[in-house]
Amino acid sequence: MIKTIATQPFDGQKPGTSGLRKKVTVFQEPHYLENFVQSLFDAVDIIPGATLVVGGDGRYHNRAAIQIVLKMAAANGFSRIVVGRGGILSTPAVSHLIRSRKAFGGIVLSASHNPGGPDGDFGIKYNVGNGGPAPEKVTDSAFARTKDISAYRIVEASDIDLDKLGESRIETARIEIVDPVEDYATLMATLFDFPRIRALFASGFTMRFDSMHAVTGPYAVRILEGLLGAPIGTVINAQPLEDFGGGHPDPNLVHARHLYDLAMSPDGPDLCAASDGDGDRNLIIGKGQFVTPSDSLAILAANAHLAPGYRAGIAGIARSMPTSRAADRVAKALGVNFYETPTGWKFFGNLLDAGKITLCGEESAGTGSNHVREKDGLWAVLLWLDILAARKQSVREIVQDHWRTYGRDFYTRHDYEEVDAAAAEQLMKDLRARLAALPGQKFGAFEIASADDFAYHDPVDGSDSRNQGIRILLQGGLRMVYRLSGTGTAGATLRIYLERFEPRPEHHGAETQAALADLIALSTSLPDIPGRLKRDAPSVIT
Ligand code: VG1
Ligand code: CO
Repeated sequence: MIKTIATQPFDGQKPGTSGLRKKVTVFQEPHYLENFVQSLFDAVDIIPGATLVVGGDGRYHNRAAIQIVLKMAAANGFSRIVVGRGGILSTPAVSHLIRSRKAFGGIVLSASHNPGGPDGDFGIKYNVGNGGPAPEKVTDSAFARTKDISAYRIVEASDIDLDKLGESRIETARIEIVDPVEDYATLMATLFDFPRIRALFASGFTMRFDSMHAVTGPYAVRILEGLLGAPIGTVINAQPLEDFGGGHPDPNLVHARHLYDLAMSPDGPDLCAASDGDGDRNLIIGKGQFVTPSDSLAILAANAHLAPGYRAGIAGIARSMPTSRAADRVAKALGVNFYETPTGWKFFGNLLDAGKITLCGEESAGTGSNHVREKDGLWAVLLWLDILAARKQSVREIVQDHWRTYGRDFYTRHDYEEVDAAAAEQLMKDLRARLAALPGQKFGAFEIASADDFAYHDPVDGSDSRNQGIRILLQGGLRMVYRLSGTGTAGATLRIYLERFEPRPEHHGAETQAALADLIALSTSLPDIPGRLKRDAPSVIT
């Protein structure tokens, strides 16, 4: 029976860079999730016969939330709901299922790289029919709805058994529980030369893939150890756990430090890799060679034609604004389109749909292509493997060769996490007020060439997005970018992105933080970080 339940609006249900993220305890408040889901459904015109894809990263509260979403989707006019077994679907797998099933949309229950467990974070994001994150016009109208919502619709029914493959019903809606990996694995086999990668593993190539007890475990085991014949044990922490085994499923140099240390050790594997909570990020470290995500995008773009799925070449490359400019030079050399977008995958969707780009990426360990409309962690790892198999060179050789050809961008991101939100807002405001006066000003050896607040005009739908981060360019190819995170759940997080282009090969061997030391010092003194944020050092350096 469909019931209409009276409710009242909650404050702060504004989707950020990637959906709505809050503490689990907030999502557990009565009506909290329901209000947001109803607002999403109200923001889109659900057509008769519509299919919805639903899955999550397995974190605490995933199963309970999925039951609510199923009952609400059935009450709001969806005819078919496709759910991953156990409530498990990676973000890229949801994107693929939406596309292959010609679904109306999809819901991913995940707070991605944020920690999980009863005291951790939970999240929900909505994807539209192209498989990609809802564009701003959808999230804006859902947010508007959260402010005046007075009722939601839900079916009163018993819970669906999420662990049993096959079909059942809620009212007239068909619920289909599917294997979370199968369709995705089939897609990967069309893009990459699986026999060639299998031969690579058979020849003794060694790898460690850390699923961080998050969603990619089943995918990595099936594809790497199953289809590609990597030795059992190649994938570690493969069991998705509600609290990620107490870890923090963010594959960066802090939370995946053990992988870095392993890759740098004399008998480390040829390739170390990891993904995040919902499987859309990737970490790539070759033996003795860390690959920054920005370099990874550039290198994958320069070599993509070696993989069967990209043999015809790429139409273009897009990167988020704070991502280093390494990919720009590859686009130029290839003579293909190039776009610079605001942070967040939703901005790549139109470019991919319009065929203007084939590859895209972000400095935050996100890389992807037109095969889905999300970033895709395992895809990036497989493309690296295919390139390694084709070129018969090590990660280190490929990276250094790339730098020799294109130059190197020394790149780092310094995060000040959970700082006082008002102080961070004020810092950005004051910096913004100084932008017009900065060009021409000298700070020690540096001179500011230009400064602005990044705005993006979408060339496909004509929409404009402003205030997307402060860019300060210095003479000599250096850059500092400041922006506030849109994914945190406590206080504010200030991200400072720093880079310096170095064309001279004899200087490519420097250590990144040392190579950027002067720029780092300027980036903290210019807006007076220690005085305003009361922090002497960043909480995370990547
Ligand atoms: C961060 C990253 C951004 C990424 C977003 C979602 O956003 O910087 O590049 O798209 O997370 O990724 P922010 O606003 O905190 O800087 V995920 O893997 O958390 O969905
Ligand atoms: Co993620």
